[in-house]
Order: sequence, then structure tokens, then C-alpha cells
Amino acid sequence: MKMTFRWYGENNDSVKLSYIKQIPGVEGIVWALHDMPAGEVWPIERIEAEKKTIEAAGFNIDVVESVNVHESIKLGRNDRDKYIENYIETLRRLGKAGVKVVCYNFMPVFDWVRTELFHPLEDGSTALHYDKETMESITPRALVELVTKDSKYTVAGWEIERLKELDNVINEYKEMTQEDLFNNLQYFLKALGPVCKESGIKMAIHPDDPPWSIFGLPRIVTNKENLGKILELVDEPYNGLTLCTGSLGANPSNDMVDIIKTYMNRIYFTHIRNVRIDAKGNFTEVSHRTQDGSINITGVVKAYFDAGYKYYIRPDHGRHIWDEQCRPGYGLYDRALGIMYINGIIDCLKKQ
Ligand code: CS2
Ligand code: MN
Repeated sequence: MKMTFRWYGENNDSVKLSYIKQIPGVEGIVWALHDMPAGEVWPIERIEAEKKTIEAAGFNIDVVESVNVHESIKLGRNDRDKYIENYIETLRRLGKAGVKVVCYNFMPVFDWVRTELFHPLEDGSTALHYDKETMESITPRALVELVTKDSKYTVAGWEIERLKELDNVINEYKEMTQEDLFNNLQYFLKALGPVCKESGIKMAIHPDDPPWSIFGLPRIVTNKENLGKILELVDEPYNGLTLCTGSLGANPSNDMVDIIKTYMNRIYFTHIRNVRIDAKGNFTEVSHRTQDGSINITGVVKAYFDAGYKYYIRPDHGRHIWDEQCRPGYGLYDRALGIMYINGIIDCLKKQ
């Protein structure tokens, strides 16, 4: 497996590429043009500039996270084809630049959802947290204010442009069933077939985070059965998964090791994150170490190791430790610790 690290770009990240270089074993930077609105074609010059910066620092640019999907595509609006055309053009350009895997998500309106970004842990660090009762009583707009107010960095998935029409868009989803969303995903994926085959790009859908419906919006990337269904929508290698252990694993009935073993050959990108789930189903993001949370991280890494997994892996969100000032969940320190934990597990398995 190839270790990677998510980075938000020059002047948009508290972490320097030269720091990432000092984490043993990192081969690639997971990147995106974070200011590009969903639905627009990514400019070639900007793709090239990003490639140059990342490669000059000694990393590959194989994985992009994310090319965001325009709401019209998810909703199946009449104007979706024009946004799909734009998406295809972006993929063509990324393929030319050498990108191999594109991560995306198909969550209506919201990306990941939390009720607190700096929830205190017993050890004095803070981390992202989800409280079920708060979610039941809060309005979508109040949630947006809550999530964006405490961060001086843009929060990925909560881009202003995507939230402008919040109330209207939520209304549009009122009549929509999960089946409709599956159909719209299939329509989208089918259209990407030719460009993916021509450029060798693999699409890797990210699970819904958390993996259940919020604000009555349909969500489908939530469990083993649905992942299987998604792969069957277009049963071809270019249609694959991003396996995020902390997203899917926030539902204790999702057995991560079993899911990974089942879909191994279609998982092109892996996010390793641990969460601690309490008796009420609230959860907090914790250190990557297995015993610190509810997810069997050791078992997950072993499943990949045993299968000779050759694709990309990265530590997902980390805690905020050692007073680091960073984008919520995306500091240097705890993600670097996460990598060393994963490296340690792999080395033990190798030596055995
Ligand atoms: C999140 C998401 O779990 C994660 O990695 O930080 O924002 C994720 O990048 C998107 O859902 C992928 O499209
Ligand atoms: Mn993830």
C-alpha cells in the first residue's frame, strides 16, 4: 500500500510540504483545487502548477480528493448533463496530468457533519465530535454557523458556495427517495465510463459521514449492502470505493474488517480514522490507536496487508494536540502519529 497525506495547498494549509516529507514513508500528496466551485472545469494551468509544487517536494500526485459533484447531478435536475460534461473534462485533464484515483462523495447538500469541532478529550487535546441530541434539535442553518464559526480555515465540504442555497436545496430533496439517489449516481457513473477508461482514472466514492440520514436527507453510502449495490450500478473496475473507517465505522453494525475483505479489489483509496462511540451512539474522533476507540484499526491494516493491497492509504482526521493551530481535523501532529502507528503495524506483520 502507498502512504499518502492530505494537503490543502500553498497558503491554504498550516502544514508545510517540507514537514510532511519528514514523516517516514509518505509517497503521495492527496490534493485538490479547493477553491473550485462544484460543477466547474478545473483550469489546466492550475492543475499543472499544483503538480509542479507537489512533485518538487518529492511526492506523487496520484490521488485527488475531491472533485465535488454538483447538486444538480445528485438531484437529477434537467441541467445535470452540462455539469457532468464539465466533470468529464476535469477528469480528462487530471488523467493527462497523471492522476490515478479521484475521490468524491454523493451526499446531498452536506459533506461530513459534526456538532463540535473542538470537543475536549481527557488528555487535554480536542477533536471533532457528533452529538445525536444536538443534531435532532438544530436547524441546518444553525449547524452551518456552528461548524464554520470556529475555524479560520475553510472547512472542506462546507464551502460557502455550496451552502448559499441551503434551504432551497434541502426542499428539493424532500420528495427524493434513496432509490432516486442510486439512479442518479448510476446515471453519473455511466457517463464517466469513456473518460475513465481512456485516462485510466479510477473513481472512488467516499462513504457518507456519518453513515445515516440527517435532516431527513437521503443517504446511500452507508453500509455493506449499499456499497455492494453501488459497485453493481456500473460493474466495471473504474467504479470503486474510498474506504473510510471512521465514517462507516461510526455505525457499530458496520464491521470494517468484513467490509474491507468483501470489497478489497474495488477499494482504491483508504482513510484510516478511529472514533469512540458511546452508549447513546454519539461519537468522538480519537487517536488512530485501536484501543483508544471503537474501530479495530489493527485488524483493518492487517486485512489490507494480507491481501497485498497496492492502492493508496492515508490517515484521516486527527485530534488537535500540542496546541497546534490548524484546519479542524487536519493538523500535522496527530496525523503524523497515525502514520507511524500504521507503519508500526505493517512492519510487525512483515517481520512475522
Ligand atoms: C472528510 C471529507 O472523511 C473525510 O476525509 O474530511 O471531507 C471527505 O474528504 C469527502 O467527503 C470526500 O469527498
Ligand atoms: Mn474520510
